[in-house]
Amino acid sequence: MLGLIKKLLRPKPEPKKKPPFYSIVCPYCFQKFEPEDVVFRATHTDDDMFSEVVDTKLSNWRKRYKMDEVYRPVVIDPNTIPDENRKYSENVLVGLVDNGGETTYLRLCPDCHNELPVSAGKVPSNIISIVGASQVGKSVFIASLIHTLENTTAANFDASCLAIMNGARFKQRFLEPIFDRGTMIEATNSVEKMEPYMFEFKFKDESKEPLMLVFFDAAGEGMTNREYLSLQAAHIRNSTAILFLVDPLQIKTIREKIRLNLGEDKGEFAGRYDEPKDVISSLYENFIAHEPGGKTDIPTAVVLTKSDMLQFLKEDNSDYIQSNSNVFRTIAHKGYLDVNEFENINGEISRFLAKVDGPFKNAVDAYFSNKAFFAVSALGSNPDKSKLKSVVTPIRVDEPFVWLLHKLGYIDRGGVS
Ligand SMILES: Nc1nc2c(ncn2[C@@H]2O[C@H](COP(=O)(O)OP(=O)(O)OP(=O)(O)O)[C@@H](O)[C@H]2O)c(=O)[nH]1
Ligand SMILES: [Mg+2]
Ligand SMILES: [Zn+2]
Repeated sequence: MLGLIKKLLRPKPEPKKKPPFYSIVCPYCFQKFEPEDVVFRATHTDDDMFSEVVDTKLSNWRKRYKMDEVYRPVVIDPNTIPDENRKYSENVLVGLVDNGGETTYLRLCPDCHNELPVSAGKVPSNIISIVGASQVGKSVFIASLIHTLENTTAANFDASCLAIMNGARFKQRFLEPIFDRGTMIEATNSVEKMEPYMFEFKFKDESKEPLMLVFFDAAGEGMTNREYLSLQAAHIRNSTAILFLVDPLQIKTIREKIRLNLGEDKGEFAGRYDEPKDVISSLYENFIAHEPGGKTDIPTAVVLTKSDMLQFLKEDNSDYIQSNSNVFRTIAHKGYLDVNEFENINGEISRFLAKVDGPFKNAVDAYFSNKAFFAVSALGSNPDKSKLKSVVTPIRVDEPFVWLLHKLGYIDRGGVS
């Protein structure tokens, strides 16, 4: 009753006023700039002025990922083009007619010369960084999350979720192996080019802004490597939200217990691993220490992965996980963040982590000021020799995302709290 009164009295948040355009964060090099600062790629190479040349900025960016120097059509600075030849859409410079009379809509980042997605500048760029030690389940989680966003979450929020860049590659690399063939994804390589995967999450209600989501699949083997992380630090610092993944099998105190309870049917069980706290130490060195107050206020969902494995810890009256735990229950948030469900899982996982890995929980509390705790199973069961024994049945995978949407002001909260 009191909850209901509180809810009625709670002031409705003011609807956000739409600015004329948005700053762009480059999804490749993570520099932040204004839509007016972009440059363009010529669409033709038919005379001296438009011949193919070495693109130094793009080549420098590629060098970070050990890729070759490249030749490309010339880059055009819009400042060299008369006003009447510049093309705008929704207050954003999107194209130009070059001095050879050809039109180009190939907008590039001024710093790395990679091509920007069409909606950049028109909708907010929301870079979601996914961090976590090697083999915690980052790649599988991204695959399962996108699959769920496209197939259920979008409908639950009267929206659509569409790949806007590298969509075909995403499907081939992430969705098909797991959802069509029931196999796992190879460990992500730290020298491989980081391909951002971009999606537009668009509400049918036109007064609500769409979100451009950029997901990064970093290599876990680099998470505790200084050189790799200093490269990633910029993207983490410029991200709108962080998904910090933690694998229960990498927590010392419960790892052995789960392994024993698994019995004969061991399935996958990673040998080498980094403890969750090691990842915070490297994040601290490379990014958090430079934030005001030595803390970050970027909304961070701390997500316990592979929650299906927690069944091997559950016992009635267990100190760890009870058989009626929220962790095993699939739930869907529809239209708003269900506060009851959210508070239950947040409380349970927060207490669980404090019990099984106090030092990690303390570090999270000390360095992340805007956070909540979740548990997901991207697959629903433990694969055996990299093969799934049954169909994928994700558990609560979109919940951290729904919470982030709420934190970023896109959706309301509801239910009695
Ligand atoms: N039981 C269970 N195992 C999972 C789940 N998700 C992933 N795994 C296991 O964890 C392994 C690693 O998953 P990945 O997604 O490749 O891990 P990653 O964090 O991307 O690893 P790196 O690329 O090396 O950093 C998979 O091969 C699966 O065996 C899950 O939901 N449940
Ligand atoms: Mg990976
Ligand atoms: Zn860039």
